[in-house]
Amino acid sequence: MTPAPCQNLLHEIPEPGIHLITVSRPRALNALDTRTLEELAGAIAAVEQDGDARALLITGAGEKAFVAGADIAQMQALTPEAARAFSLRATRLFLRIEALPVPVIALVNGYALGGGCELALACDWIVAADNAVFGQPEVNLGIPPGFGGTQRLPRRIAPGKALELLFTGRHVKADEAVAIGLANEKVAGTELRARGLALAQVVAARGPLAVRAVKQAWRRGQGLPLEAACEVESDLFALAFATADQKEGMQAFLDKRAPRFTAR
Ligand code: DAK
Repeated sequence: MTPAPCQNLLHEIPEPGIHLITVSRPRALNALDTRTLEELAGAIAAVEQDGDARALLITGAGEKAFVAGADIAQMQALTPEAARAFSLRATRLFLRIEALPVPVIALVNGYALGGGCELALACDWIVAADNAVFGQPEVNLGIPPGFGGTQRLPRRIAPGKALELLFTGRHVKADEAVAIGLANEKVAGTELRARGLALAQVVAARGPLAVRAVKQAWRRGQGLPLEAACEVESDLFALAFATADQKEGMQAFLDKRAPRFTAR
């Protein structure tokens, strides 16, 4: 597939099965306005429809920002009704990102504030460049987070730490982000894209149906009692034994060779 051209977004497939979306609105530090959200929704739809997708990387253009938040200039004049519509639009989009069947990795270069931090939190894991700065500074603007921050941050890191960050709006640099479990790792900014591609390649080389099953098990099990969640896992485990990939993966192990998965 060939991604559609966009004004505020670059959607590439740098390697088979690996999607890379770059939010690119340099004059506003990649802040999310309505148009950018629409373009992001279009790119996510393309990933949803790509049965050969193996992983998605999301990053920001330039060195200064991943995404500096929702567009404050655009938000300023919103009525309560329009604010709710704006918030719901992004919230639904972020839920779709979270629900993508393949692993989604945020490559955070520079500022990931407000809606930018929330976009990263909608991804399965976060790789931080050494200049990454996370935060939910909405309280400085007189509003609470509106793109899922009050829900996802306390589910990703310790709730007390999340609430501290949500109440104070303070910035969190890369080292602290790793220390509190917000980011998985810190890499040099110059290495960020290469590191993201390397991680995506690792995931892409694993059994594609198994990787999707891991994500499905995690998502479907969330909120269920442990016993019911483990049953979800057992069902997906059982389904794997109806696939050619399971046969190939186990045969390859016994033959002491690399598996050749076919996603069947
Ligand atoms: N929106 C619009 N423009 C932004 C922006 C943003 N979020 N962030 C930066 N810019 C623009 C600046 O206005 C400036 O534009 P010019 O003056 O050059 O025209 C340009 O990008 C460069 O920014 P700075 O000059 O400020 O650069 P600095 O290096 O000095 O500072 C900074 C970088 C990232 C620390 C600073 O720009 C900053 O604090 N930006 C705002 C960060 C922020 O507060 N982000 C959270 C946004 S609020 C809801 C829906 C959604 C949300 C909440 C509720 N409902 C509808 C319920 C979500 C809210 C947010 O995300």
